Amino acid sequence: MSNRTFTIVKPDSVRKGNFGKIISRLESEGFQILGLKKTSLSQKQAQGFYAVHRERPFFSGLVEYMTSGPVYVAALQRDNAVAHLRKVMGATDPAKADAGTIRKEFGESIEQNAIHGSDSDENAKIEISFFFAESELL
Ligand code: 3AN
Repeated sequence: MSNRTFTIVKPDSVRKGNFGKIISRLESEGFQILGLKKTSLSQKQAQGFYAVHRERPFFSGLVEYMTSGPVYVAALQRDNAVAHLRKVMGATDPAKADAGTIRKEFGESIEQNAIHGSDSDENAKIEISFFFAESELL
């Protein structure tokens, strides 16, 4: 089990000024921020990042949304990082997310759901290396 995971504070959160609240919540959950940057995903990056979903009916909308404004990407560390972030994020659909989760509090819809979190150690590694060189993780 790896101690790293990867998150994106999505465009709806940045637009609404919720970045600080979300990052503060992650720190209070014991995550250390190894790397953090503000960026705008290109069409190509968004398509590549969500390539597993390319056959799904929501794919083009998802890419359009993820490129609709700046995001923050971050590499996070704590024990049991992947599972703990998934728990703190809550279900994909904010309406179904448990009370107290980030998506329940800040998500707007199943698409505009505030935050991304890696779903496995393997994907965490791939997603971190999508945005950060190892030398940028401190
Ligand atoms: P999660 O982000 O909870 O791991 P995934 O990997 O199934 O969920 O979906 C990736 C992203 O695709 C979600 N965060 C959400 O923005 C979008 N998405 C998932 N399911 C739907 C859906 N049924 N309609 C619209 N967007 C969706």
